[in-house]
Amino acid sequence: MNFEITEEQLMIQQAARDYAQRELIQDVLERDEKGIFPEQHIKNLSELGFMGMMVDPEYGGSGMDSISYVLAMEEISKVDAATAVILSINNSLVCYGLNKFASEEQKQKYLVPVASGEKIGAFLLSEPEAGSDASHQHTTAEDKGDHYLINGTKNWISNARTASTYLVIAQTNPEKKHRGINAFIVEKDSPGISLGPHEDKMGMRSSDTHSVMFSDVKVPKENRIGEDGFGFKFAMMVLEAGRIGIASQALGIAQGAMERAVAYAKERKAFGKPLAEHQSVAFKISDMAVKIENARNLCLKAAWLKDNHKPITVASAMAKQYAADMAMEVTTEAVQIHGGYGYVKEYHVERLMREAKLTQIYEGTSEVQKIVISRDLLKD
Ligand code: COS
Repeated sequence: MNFEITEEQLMIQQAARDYAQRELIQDVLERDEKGIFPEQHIKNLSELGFMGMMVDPEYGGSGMDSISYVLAMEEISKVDAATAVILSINNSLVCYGLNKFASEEQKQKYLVPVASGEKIGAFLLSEPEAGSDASHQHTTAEDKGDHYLINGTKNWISNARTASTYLVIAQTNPEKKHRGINAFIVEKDSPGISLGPHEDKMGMRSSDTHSVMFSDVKVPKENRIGEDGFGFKFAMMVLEAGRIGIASQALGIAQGAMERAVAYAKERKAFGKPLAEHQSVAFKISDMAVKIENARNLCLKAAWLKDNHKPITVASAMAKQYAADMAMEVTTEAVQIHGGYGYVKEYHVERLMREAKLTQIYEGTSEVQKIVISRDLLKD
């Protein structure tokens, strides 16, 4: 077993770290407070190749592996997980879905601009009544011969306003249940698409999240991904890859919180000595480090499996569930170590705690990951 990171992977990690520590940190508090989308940062990160990391250069991507993706996501999320989420949706849902399952024509038309960062993508699965229960899609895609007509509402859509390319999951044949679901590439400026208000979220506040309404939206037949009825499997396979991105994000949030807690514990004195010299604090930091390392190993293992074309369903669910729950625990302890200072924005750890919470919820809650893991263990 080789745990060594290659030179190339280290360079990618360093590039992400440099950008995050020099640039993202500058305005992260303001963007979080006001919910400002990091437009210029996304342009800069595109130029660094971070919007289509795992896509071949012939389709506009950077041709990196999933290990590099985990390393980069950790570095960016340490500083600004809201920017990381924009990258994560684009990379591991939209680019991955198109790269793996779209036709050559679809790739040329839609993958190239999204992987190069010229355009942004969004993944539209969740609905008011179908989030974790993904097969109960109420959004319909009626087959009209040469096109489909999409009607319905999607909820909690990250990148909804800024994306140009939507991947939309909708039901074509309700009697066939999940086998009647399709996935479509939909241009966001198609007539009949409208957005709900910007969601005023607890954390990840600078990523743009909206509901998206479809009213008789005409989508050409050639924009369906795969065979008729492939949409549910498509969504499941895309989500399981996506979970590596969210797991790495949770990992970065926790690592960022621990680094801040360590710095604070060395500097702040109580009862005549630095907090770090109090065993109650030192043990908390030790516990954080062990949990973070476990999460990192789960993330890298899932990425390695993906890079080696092995099944990732369970590994990515384990990484996502463990890393998200761990991030919530670690950030809560980081706030605790900071005491009252942890509860104010200036020290960042309350923001990291708010961000951690979302990693337990989106792209499948921690409970959904447990369903995925336990079903695999309990199946006949
Ligand atoms: N890869 C490929 N195919 C998969 C799959 C996967 N990871 N998971 C399920 N499928 C297939 C099954 O093989 C089955 O195919 P057949 O009909 O050919 O046998 C089909 O999909 C239905 O599978 P299943 O009956 O297990 O589906 P369920 O609806 O019971 O799935 C869970 C339950 C909870 C696992 C699923 O709905 C899920 O992952 N939900 C979470 C979705 C999510 O993350 N939502 C958040 C959205 S944020 S973008």
